Amino acid sequence: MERSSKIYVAGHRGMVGSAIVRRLQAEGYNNLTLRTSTELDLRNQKATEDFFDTERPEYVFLAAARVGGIWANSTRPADFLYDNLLIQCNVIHAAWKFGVKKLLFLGSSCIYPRLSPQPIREEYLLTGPFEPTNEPYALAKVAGLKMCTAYRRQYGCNFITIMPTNLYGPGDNYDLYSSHVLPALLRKFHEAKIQNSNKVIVWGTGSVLREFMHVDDLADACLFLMLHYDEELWMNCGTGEELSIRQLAEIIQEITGCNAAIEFDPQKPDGMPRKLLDSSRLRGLGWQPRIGLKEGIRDVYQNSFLKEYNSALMREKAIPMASN
Ligand code: GFB
Repeated sequence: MERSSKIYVAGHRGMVGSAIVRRLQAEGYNNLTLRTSTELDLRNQKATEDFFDTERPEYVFLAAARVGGIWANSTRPADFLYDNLLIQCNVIHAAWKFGVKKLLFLGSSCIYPRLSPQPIREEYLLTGPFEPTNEPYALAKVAGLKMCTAYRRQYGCNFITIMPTNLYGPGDNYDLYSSHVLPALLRKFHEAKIQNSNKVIVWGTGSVLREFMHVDDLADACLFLMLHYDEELWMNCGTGEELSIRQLAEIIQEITGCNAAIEFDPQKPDGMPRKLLDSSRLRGLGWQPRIGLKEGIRDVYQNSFLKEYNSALMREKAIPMASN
């Protein structure tokens, strides 16, 4: 990929896509072609193919997806399956049809079996049942990964896949019913602080383990793989460090400076008991993350939280939460 190459970042308004755009621009890749979902609905095959026909991107980062935390995944299974299957089918097929030189597909660590051995190696894919709370999303992401390998085998396309761990960072979603745990807890502790509440409710038992990566590290890994990796086998991308949801809550309690007590709600789902990626293949290629968890959360709380939290509040005023 040259600095002058024409690059399409699908999903550039999302947390991952916007981080990829920032990273590309910082490196001098300025020939980007970008469309919002209103300008181009990637679920529409004709619109997607017309876009590829007109724009002829040479490289594609496929970061467009319907994403969400455990609650959104559990309550909107049809949307997660339908939207993600259509988006990735249309983009991957058009990338083949219009001669894209290389495509990077963004997967997710939830594609691995619920009770996978840990840390999770790439080859554990499809060795056991999915975690039920995110089965539709996982199925869609596995289908996307398999499309990349199928187009590679049948048509010789250089389509690769990265499997990121749980992410956070600028551009995150602070809506309590669709967000992931980290932004949800930032919001809950922030609100408890300004409202002087004496407790914060954390879903589940708090004992499940997760690994979190700053999205700027992921964007760096995406560019690294676009430049240096051409193999079929998908690539795990994580930090190698895990912590319990209770420990995460304690870190966020400290960073937000909130004195409220932590109370768990075991009626809410826990999801996968553990989800730690084995990222040694990516490390072996010479890539590693740079942003520590506390440093990353502090940075988000100081620099991007308020603006994005306020946008979430505005959206909630416009569309009451009950409609989620
Ligand atoms: O981040 P999260 O929604 O997604 O939840 P998953 C992680 C854990 O945090 C679960 C707990 O055990 C939640 O019960 N948790 C505690 C909370 N308090 C909260 C809260 O206020 N909000 C949320 N959202 N969680 C998702 C998958 O799984 O991970 C997706 O559903 C995707 O498919 C994504 O793969 C990365 O890690 O459980």
